[in-house]
Amino acid sequence: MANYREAGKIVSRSNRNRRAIFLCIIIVAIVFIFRQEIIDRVHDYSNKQREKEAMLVARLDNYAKLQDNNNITIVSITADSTLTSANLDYGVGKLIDNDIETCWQEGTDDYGKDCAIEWKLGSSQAVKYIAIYNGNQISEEKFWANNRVKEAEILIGDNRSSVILIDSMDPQIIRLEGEGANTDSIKIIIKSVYEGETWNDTCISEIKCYK
Ligand SMILES: [Ca+2]
Ligand SMILES: [Ca+2]
Repeated sequence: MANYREAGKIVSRSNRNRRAIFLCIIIVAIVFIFRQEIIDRVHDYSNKQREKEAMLVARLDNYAKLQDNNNITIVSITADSTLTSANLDYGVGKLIDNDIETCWQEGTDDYGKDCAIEWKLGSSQAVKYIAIYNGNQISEEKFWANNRVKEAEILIGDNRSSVILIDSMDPQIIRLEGEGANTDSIKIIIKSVYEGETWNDTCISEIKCYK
């Protein structure tokens, strides 16, 4: 009896091996048949990532010119979460105080995933560009110590788009699609960050809007 059982085990093991080999052949065959589609999809994905980045830096060279006479006043701003500190003010007003060296910091336990910031323009305005001074820009040391926003969603009315910010202290200009948007409010939502070396607090120093 024992020998039969042993033989049964060997047979079932060899069946399993055959099934595994068959499965591998099927997977290799599927990858081979659909290889072009897989390559195209990978290209599509990287093109989309590049588009998000291109949308960001398109007008960086002209930023000084843009600042001169195209500024749109942000009249109020709110955030889902704000870090409270006994010593320093990281309030949302620091996003629009025209001081690069003051910043807003989110106050969630994580990096502020899905935390939204929304600002109002007082009346409907034709907005073409948004400038973001990413991270805590009081010093280079503090910039790297805290999180910086990486991917963000931008909501204008029902229109939702996403952008990947660069990990840099340079002002980052987001060019809105087409001729821009007529709107009285804009919302951005944090989707991912560049991790800080010391704190899990995501910071933005300044937000501006331009026509
Ligand atoms: Ca500021
Ligand atoms: Ca946090």
